[in-house]
Amino acid sequence: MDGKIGLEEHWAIPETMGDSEKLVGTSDGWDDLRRRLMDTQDERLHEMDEHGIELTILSLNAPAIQGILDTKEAIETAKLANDTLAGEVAKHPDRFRAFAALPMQDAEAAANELTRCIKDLGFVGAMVNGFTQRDVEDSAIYFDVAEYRPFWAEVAKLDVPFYLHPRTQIMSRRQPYEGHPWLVSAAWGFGRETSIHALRLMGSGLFDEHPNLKIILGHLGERIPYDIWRVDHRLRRNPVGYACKREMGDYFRENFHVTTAGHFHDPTLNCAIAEMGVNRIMFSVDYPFEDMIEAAEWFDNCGLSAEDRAKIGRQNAVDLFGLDLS
Ligand code: GRE
Ligand code: ZN
Repeated sequence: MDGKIGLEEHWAIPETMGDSEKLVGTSDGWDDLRRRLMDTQDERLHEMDEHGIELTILSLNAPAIQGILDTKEAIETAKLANDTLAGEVAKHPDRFRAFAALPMQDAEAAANELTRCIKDLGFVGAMVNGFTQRDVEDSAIYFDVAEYRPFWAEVAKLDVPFYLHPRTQIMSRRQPYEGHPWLVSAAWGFGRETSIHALRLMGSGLFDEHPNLKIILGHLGERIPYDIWRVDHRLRRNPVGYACKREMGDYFRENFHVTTAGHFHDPTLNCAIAEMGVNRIMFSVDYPFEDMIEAAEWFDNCGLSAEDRAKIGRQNAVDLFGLDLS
């Protein structure tokens, strides 16, 4: 399919590059990955052309800003990344859009930076890499807590999507993974950490206060589509311990969108469609951690009708971000 849009597509600046090296390890592939993360204009565009991807919404690598302990440094690095990204997008405005990186260490600074990125730089939303650390290594602040309510009010006012991207659990809180390093990262831990964060947002009542908030999850919903029926099934029996007014599935179906980033498998895609509807699913690769060829070949040939493929591959993103691609 030509004209696809991808929206979990990462790049990096030298200041944040080391985070990806830590995440993927220094195996044979690192030199390739580093080159692809740094590049926006050459190899990336060539691959997009090869695999029918017209437009990519670029986002900073992980955890990047969310892993910086010093708030001032986080604010400055986010600004540097966003300004640099704006320059890259401007070189090919027909092929790129941008997500803002945000210094969530300071809710007010994050809201201000998002506003600047949307209003002054023409960005289309934010991508944040899970909980933020602050001040001390052993910290993990989730965005359902009270200090972020003014931030969410600004996101709601700007009416732009917020992509909640995974990060790994911090070292001092990895007790459940002990002795099993393979569980920590993208294979399992990414989904575990991100699904809990998303469920916290639902249970906190955030979406009662701001019903127009739009949260995007990658990896076909970080396993939530598969389990959301059971969440509500159990909570109907024992409806205690949360602050929201409606069922979790209501928020999931009304406030969330998911992408195929890094998850190229028909049964999981069909589960997400069955739980959320075809209009809430969008194609993505998760470049350069995943290969465009694998994502595109799967998507172009998977068992979707032509109409649904056009929606997931392109139109749903055009609608969600209000993209003008003329
Ligand atoms: C990602 O950002 O999605 C990612 C990493 C590292 C490994 C795999 C992966 O940052 O999907
Ligand atoms: Zn990713």
